[in-house]
Amino acid sequence: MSLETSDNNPEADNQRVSLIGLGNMGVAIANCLLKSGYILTVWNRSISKADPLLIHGVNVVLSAADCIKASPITLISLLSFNATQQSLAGTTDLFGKTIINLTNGTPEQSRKVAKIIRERNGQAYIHGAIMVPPLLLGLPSSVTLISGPQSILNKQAKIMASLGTVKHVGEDIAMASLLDNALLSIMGGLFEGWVQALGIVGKANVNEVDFANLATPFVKSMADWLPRIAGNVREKQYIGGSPLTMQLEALKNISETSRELGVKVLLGNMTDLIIEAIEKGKGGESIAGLVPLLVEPKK
Ligand code: FVH
Repeated sequence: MSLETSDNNPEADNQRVSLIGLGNMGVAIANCLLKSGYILTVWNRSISKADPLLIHGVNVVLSAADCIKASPITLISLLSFNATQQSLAGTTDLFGKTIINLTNGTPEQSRKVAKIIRERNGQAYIHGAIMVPPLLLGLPSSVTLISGPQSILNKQAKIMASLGTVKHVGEDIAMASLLDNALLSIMGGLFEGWVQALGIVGKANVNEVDFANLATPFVKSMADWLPRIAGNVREKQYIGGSPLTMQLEALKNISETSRELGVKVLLGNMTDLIIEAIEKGKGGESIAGLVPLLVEPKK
């Protein structure tokens, strides 16, 4: 059976999807596509990762270029921009192909991938950011942010729906990456705090799982504050709420508690920023007052 896209059977073509990358997320994507009935062609650098999919009738090819040739649409899920660049290096003509890149990267990297695709006559590129771990992919609660032309997304809406809920976040190809990194910075901060907290309670012989039951509602109530802080930033309303002078004392106490227990301290950058704010006379401001300090030019 030829894996080339056929010109005379558009209905069969609509069922063909290619996938580059079979890491944890790639395999989850493959399973969602198979569940939705698509005819799948895959390529992965380590070919053995395709073995568990063979039983489902998946076509396995030996290069990324062959993978893209096999279907009108290709999804990419690789470790990095570099891996994406290397995989696309062997492709020559992308005319008539739609590429949906779901690889995490920076906004500038999204633009570079768009350029690579344009240089190969590709006209249909959208970039996506999957916002859930592989195990949760395909559920209605699984959100993927997509940026790039809405018209291209509209044509691929059915395929994307097999991954869960899709949110179009703008025509600018880089917007999904920008929002992805902003959201992941929340995760980074949360996990930094969570690792610190587990270090503190673990060293004091508190059961970590019991502590999680205490922590979860606390984190949820903190999440309710996010729109309020965002509103204050938007309105440049920095006075009101807990002042930075108080928050500095609380942060110092977290550090001191850790030191008393012999636990490493992770929260240094935030402490330094609050000290900078207080030195600049912003001690009476709330947490919202820190945001302008991140973007102010250094004097
Ligand atoms: N897993 C997660 O929790 C997150 C959820 C949110 C979205 N991310 C992003 O998804 C992309 C893929 O992540 P992944 O979980 O599949 O990652 P790995 O399991 O580490 O698989 C990496 C794949 O990339 C291939 N690869 C790496 N380097 C190269 C290269 N130079 N050339 C070609 N392919 C490369 C690797 O191939 P192999 O090691 O099996 O041969 C895997 O297919 C990612 O952007 C996340 O940020 C996941």
